[in-house]
Amino acid sequence: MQRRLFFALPAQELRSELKHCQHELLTEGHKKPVKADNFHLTLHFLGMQDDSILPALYKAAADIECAPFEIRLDQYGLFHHARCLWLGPSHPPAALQVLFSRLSDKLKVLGLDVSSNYQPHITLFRNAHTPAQALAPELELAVSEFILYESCSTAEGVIYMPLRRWALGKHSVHEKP
Ligand code: 3AM
Repeated sequence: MQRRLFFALPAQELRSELKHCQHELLTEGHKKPVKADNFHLTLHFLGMQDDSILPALYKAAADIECAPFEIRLDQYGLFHHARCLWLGPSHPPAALQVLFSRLSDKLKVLGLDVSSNYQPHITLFRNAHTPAQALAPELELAVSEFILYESCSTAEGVIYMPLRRWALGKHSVHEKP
């Protein structure tokens, strides 16, 4: 079976703050807010992959060593091409780049295409055409784990299912929730 996969950092701990940002931006005419259940900060998008790759992905992720860290989210941005309006860090912490690069190295060994051009962001709106006018908040995202998600299309829209999560600073692996 083929699955659409991506590695990301969960952002549910900032759920109410991010919803507040969306509420403020709605007044600027942005119309398609991302569902709060889907808030995340992508590390690597893998696209459609066969199930058979999952054990290798689990092994690769479990081998990654990285201490927990924080990300200060303090700027809004717009990807014109993808039409997504996002909140992200103006100064991404070195630890985020380290986690991104270590995962990237492991994925390359598995023969996967990974992006080297990394702009960390949490998407707040889809189908966005104009930048945010409002001043961005300053939010701290505490990063203590990363997750392999499956992106599933449903009648209610896309949902992101965590397949497996890995705690930072430990080698513990938690099974599928
Ligand atoms: O929309 P965001 O960026 O918040 O990062 C993309 C998305 O989260 C990425 O995977 C996440 C879940 O869909 N993504 C989706 N399609 C992509 C593509 N074609 C993609 N990244 C690169 N290329």
